[in-house]
Amino acid sequence: QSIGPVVAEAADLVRQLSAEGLLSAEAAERRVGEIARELAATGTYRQSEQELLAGTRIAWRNNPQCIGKFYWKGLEVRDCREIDAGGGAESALFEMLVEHLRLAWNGGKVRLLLTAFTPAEPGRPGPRVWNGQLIRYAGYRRHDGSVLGDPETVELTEAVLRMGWRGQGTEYDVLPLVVQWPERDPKWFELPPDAVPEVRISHPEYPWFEDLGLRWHAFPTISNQVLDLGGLRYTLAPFSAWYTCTEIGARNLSDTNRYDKLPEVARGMGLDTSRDRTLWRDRALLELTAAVLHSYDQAGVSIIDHHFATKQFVRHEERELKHGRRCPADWSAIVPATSGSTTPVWQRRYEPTKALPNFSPHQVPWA
Ligand code: NRG
Repeated sequence: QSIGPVVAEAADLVRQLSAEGLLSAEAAERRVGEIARELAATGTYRQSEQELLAGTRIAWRNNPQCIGKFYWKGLEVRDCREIDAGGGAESALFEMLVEHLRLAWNGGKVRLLLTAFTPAEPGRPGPRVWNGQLIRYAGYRRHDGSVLGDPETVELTEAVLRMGWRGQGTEYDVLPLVVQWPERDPKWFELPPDAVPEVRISHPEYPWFEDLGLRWHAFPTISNQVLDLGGLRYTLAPFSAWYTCTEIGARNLSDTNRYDKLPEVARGMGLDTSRDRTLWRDRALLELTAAVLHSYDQAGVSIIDHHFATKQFVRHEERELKHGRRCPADWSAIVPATSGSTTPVWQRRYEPTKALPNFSPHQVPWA
């Protein structure tokens, strides 16, 4: 495999950091030469702390899917590149992932945090986890085709069951982490309960709401995205931030192919569910989203509402424009799942340009 493209991408990254004022033009050219020599000698190169940190922040800024990019400069990067494939490498990775969850949780004041593990060497796969997020609930397919738990994770759940894991059989069983070092068998590890903060959902006005038994994990930790940075592929680079309330209320708990809870909420509200035209889904969706926001607030867990999130996004766009940069965005990912037309992003138009560095989805490991 030729190192040419890696040298070119590394040079692009270093020159971009220089263009953004992080190092002088001379220092950038010196560094490009150094990287080219290291690549020629070893087939890979080690990024400096600054390349990793500033580059990862730019990758976030470049990602078209994220509404929270206003905060891109606040991202912290934890450097776990030293963990190597020696004996016990899987448990070493697992321990660092658990620590990531504890650090990101931060007692409820959720941190913007990414942990970077050893990147793939050019031509050789890197470490990864099979889970789409570090904390996610199992989905058990029943004989009649229905699912207990989260339908999103049915395939992963079946894979871990084949590996010998057994869950409690509830709607909210936290899946184990499946850690895989390249060219080795995957290993699963059960997360310690104190690393899995959750919020029980109640409603500010409906006392019956908490009897529905709804809950969600406190924050997301995305683990199925590759960080493409300066010609290196960080195949394990999980990141956390806070939720927008609509992700939980207007998607995870309400989508008909996820937890599908709107019929239960509507019944509690005494709505007529016999016809779509009564707008029972819309009314239930709104109260469920309000309940999510209320519950996270009550529990002291960071969460953002979609009005504030979209306003911040527009401020981010304007700030980017001042720096002479466009703001790559995917309209359908930026407009919230409910009340889209009440937010300022509705009227705007976006280009989902894919610039490097960036994040891109992993292939599913069991396919
Ligand atoms: N909708 C998914 C999470 C996607 C990313 N959302 C974030 N990212 N908020 C869900 O679990 O509902 N983040 O890094 O905070």
